[in-house]
Amino acid sequence: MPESSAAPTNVDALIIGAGFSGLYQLYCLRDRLGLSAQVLEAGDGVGGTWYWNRYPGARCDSESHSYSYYFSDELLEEWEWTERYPGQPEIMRYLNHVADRFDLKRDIRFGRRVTAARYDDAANRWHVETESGEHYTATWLITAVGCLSSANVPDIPGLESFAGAWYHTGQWPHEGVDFTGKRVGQVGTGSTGIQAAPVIAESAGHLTVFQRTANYSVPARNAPLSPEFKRYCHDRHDEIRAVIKDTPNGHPFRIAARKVFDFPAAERQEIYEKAWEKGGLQFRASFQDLLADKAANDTAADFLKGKIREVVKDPETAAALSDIDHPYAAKRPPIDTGYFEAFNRDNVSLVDVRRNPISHITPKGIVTADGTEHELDVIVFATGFDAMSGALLKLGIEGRDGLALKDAWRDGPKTYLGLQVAGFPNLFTITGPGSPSVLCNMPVPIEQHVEWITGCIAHMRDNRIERIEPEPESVEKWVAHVNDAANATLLPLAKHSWYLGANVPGKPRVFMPYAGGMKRYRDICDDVAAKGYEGFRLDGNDEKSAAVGDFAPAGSTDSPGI
Ligand code: N01
Repeated sequence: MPESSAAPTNVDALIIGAGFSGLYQLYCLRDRLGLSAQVLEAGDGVGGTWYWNRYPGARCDSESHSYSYYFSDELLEEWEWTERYPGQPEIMRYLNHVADRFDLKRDIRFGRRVTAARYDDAANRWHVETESGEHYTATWLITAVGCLSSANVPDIPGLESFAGAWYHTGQWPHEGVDFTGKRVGQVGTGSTGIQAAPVIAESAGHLTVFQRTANYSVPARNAPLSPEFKRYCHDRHDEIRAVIKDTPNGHPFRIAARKVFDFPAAERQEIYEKAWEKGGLQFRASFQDLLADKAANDTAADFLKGKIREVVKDPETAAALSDIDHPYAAKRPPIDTGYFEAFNRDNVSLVDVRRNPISHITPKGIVTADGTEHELDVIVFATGFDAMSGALLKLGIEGRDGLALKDAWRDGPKTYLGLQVAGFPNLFTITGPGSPSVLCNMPVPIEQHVEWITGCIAHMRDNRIERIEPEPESVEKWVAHVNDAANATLLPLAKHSWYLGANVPGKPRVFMPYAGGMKRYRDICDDVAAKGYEGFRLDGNDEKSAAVGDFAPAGSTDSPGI
């Protein structure tokens, strides 16, 4: 790390990122523990993922009453969402409200992109440097950088020659993009592309969707919230909190305690029809064995493929859209507002780039392997993220003895509980690889991690413990457990999934999120803490943790995430 001339800013704790995680972590460390804490944020405002993802149609797939902090009753009482799913602008208003209400912005340094973070063993301090050359030091370094924040722009030959404009959905211009009358090409049909396409189609002259992997989608059925539902949320937030903390995915609904083949085909069909009419991610919760039993999953997959063929009028387009190569919900299942219907418009067409791959880009547009040049004015890359590990690796983190995180994770991310990495003392990774994170309604795992980290730091302070880091053996056992949990499900059957890192060329194929369920994970973390931080090495007094035991294998009724 280059030496900067100005004196460093010294604090107890540095937090990187001012999204859902960073805001709550700042509040906990500063206002609950009384530590000096600062947040370094690359953007010019709070919001994290939502600050950057301003693409057309950007909206949360979690229902608004669960996509909230639950740590403060006052906050729950005073905030009122307007729609079933919150749109990006409303989430930004919410996070700004939280930041202002708890007076957080005075300890957030905006426009500070972290470029290096080095651990000084002798002084037991983290030294952190920003792009602008500022220098900070801290005892604890906490990453709150989000799981889906490192944009994946595909390396397509000729992109630099394109004469039109191109954008990645995760780095969307704040002033918006005017598509009126333009020929737009959208690459990618994940959750983002499925949200964006129908909105872009409304104003574009023509929209060409380049689809590599066909995808399932269930209608979101977004709508304004009724006064009755708003009242229910206010009156019953204790009950809602209890549900989101108790379910495997942190959603405000329970997974139905029934199995697919306990019902005759006609009854199953009725159950799916009702779930389709209700809309949203709850479709996945129709049966408890949908992600554990391939034959059970096939029934849901067939139902959803049938819906695509029913909605999309052109048989060739319908066939390409429903030619799906993975079990339902083995990739993160999207929900949509008029996605398949958009293909019935005269100004929307589909190019199947699995059969006919993109070969290169010219000044005029995208050329596919068959030699067709699709002439375009704008290209929208809805091509996702270098998920979970990408944003962490960009921070330039070096632990003890100069060990670079990118070297420690050469074969894929390895953590204990998704919270800490061996060789990186006092570094905590909120919703890091190996934690349930993206398989859940995100505020739930975020609050759990922030509270666990806060409890751990309080324990260290109260017991004069200077350093905490996992024993290498605990990391090994946890990584094996994360793999076992994934292998107990159908999730690894989706070969092109970002859960596996398969969307980024050259990225090691490792199943990154913990699929054993949020409730089970919370219990494991609580148990580890109750046993004196079992599996961690605690230095600075005489305390040394016991070695971690084995984690019981995930049972088939522990329905994994969505
Ligand atoms: O990204 P994705 P996303 N050539 O990786 C394709 C969350 N999210 O931004 O599947 C051609 O899912 C790629 O094809 P393939 C949510 O967790 C949340 O859509 O790799 N195509 C795929 O179709 C979600 O899962 C909300 O074969 C290429 C698409 O691009 C996560 O973010 C809303 C390609 C990328 O899909 C990521 O979703 C939106 C190439 N070179 C998203 N490279 C909420 O509601 C990639 N693709 C909270």
